[in-house]
Amino acid sequence: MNLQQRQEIYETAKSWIFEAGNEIREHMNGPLGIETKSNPNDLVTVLDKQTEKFFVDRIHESYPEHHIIGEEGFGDTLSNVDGTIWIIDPIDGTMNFIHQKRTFAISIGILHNGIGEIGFVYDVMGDNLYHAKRGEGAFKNDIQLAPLDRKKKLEESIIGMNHFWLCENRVVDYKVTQKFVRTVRGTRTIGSAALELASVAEGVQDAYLALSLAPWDVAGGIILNHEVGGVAGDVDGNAWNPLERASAVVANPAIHSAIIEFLKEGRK
Ligand code: 2AM
Ligand code: CA
Repeated sequence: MNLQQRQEIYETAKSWIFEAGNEIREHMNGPLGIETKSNPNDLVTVLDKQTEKFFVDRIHESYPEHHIIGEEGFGDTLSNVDGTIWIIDPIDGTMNFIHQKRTFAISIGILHNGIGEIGFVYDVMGDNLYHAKRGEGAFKNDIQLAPLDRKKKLEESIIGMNHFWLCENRVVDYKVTQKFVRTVRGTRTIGSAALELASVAEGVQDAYLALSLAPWDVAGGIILNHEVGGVAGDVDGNAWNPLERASAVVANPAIHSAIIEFLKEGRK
């Protein structure tokens, strides 16, 4: 992918995101056709499915040689990261979408041969687009995001994490995560992994921790973070793998290894 091709894909993807956002806002007060997936709290609506299909149809039309990984199953099953891959979550934060009608996002990461080239996180109700191209910085709308503060200390950090970290879980002993919560300055739960990662890139929170996420939850947000120095991987410090579900630690570079070290004590 040369710079001209990348710019063209970026502009096209951006226009599709705004179009999809308009559709979601227009239809979100109609019947949502809510269904459950892996468990009673794992929700999907017709708008999740229609929005993913909208992107998949357009990508097939415009870029038939590109591959797609999408949450709702309209994409491909991939065994390697060769070529150009769009990783799409049509609505990230579906529970927020259904119950709160806000704080959800369209998340898209575009990789070429395994390298994140273009990242988008679109806060649909706030009408804020976070976007990045590799090597060209990350932006919130027209404002470039500043590099993350390299002097940040864990004790002065705000951490995004959900409350399952404080219950019995398969990743880290909850007594250690309780100690972690008391060590940091504060914790927050937004309820959309994509918006959590955009908040890390923006520097309004200093890390986001998740027990288990799929590639589409994080692809767009990880590419944003890369442009401001944010570090992304799993709870053991392994680099992000775009083909696998895993735990996630995405953080300001000054505190990333301190978080991994802290949680190691309780790692299962
Ligand atoms: P979703 O809304 O696209 O499903 C909520 O804490 C965050 O975790 C959201 O980004 C949500 O994405 C994601 N999430 C919820 N259930 C999940 C699951 N079973 N697997 C992976 N991610 C999930
Ligand atoms: Ca989703």
